[in-house]
Amino acid sequence: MLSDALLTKFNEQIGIEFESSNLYLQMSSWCGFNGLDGCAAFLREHSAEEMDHMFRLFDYVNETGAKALIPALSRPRSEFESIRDVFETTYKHEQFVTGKINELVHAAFTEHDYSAFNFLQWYVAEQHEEEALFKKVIDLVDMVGTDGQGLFYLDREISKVQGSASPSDAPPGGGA
Ligand code: OFO
Repeated sequence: MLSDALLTKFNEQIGIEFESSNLYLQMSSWCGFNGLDGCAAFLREHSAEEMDHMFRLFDYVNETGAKALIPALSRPRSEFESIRDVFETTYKHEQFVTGKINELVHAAFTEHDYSAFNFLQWYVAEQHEEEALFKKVIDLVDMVGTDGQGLFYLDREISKVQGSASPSDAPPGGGA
């Protein structure tokens, strides 16, 4: 059973995962609009991963006998200066999400809710992977460059970058 305070935080995190998914889907559209189909595919796949993150939380909340609530969502940013701006934004966004996950883990631990604490370890590992993934993509942007043919090669290389090595073998819902 989740306390009211933890339930509120879990529902907030459900909203954050939704917003992450929407942000990456919007970025995918920006990339497609600008002829960067490889980046568009990469971000679309990542958008789907964020929905998986949302569903894991949604299922966990419902399994505890509480009710998951979908909050109002803010409209994602839709204009970017460049492809580097897109990936810098993803990197900063993931750092923000890591902070929110850490707050949630801290609240679960403080309340001695070890079921929630255990369940959230998947997100701790996932955030580490995601920050590393987007840092790697920014490094790729800087290495290949975006001038002339660079942008063409960059788009091709990013389409080959695998999604984060998600700890996806962990069962959804009730934790490891
Ligand atoms: Fe990309 O972060 Fe979800 O959890």
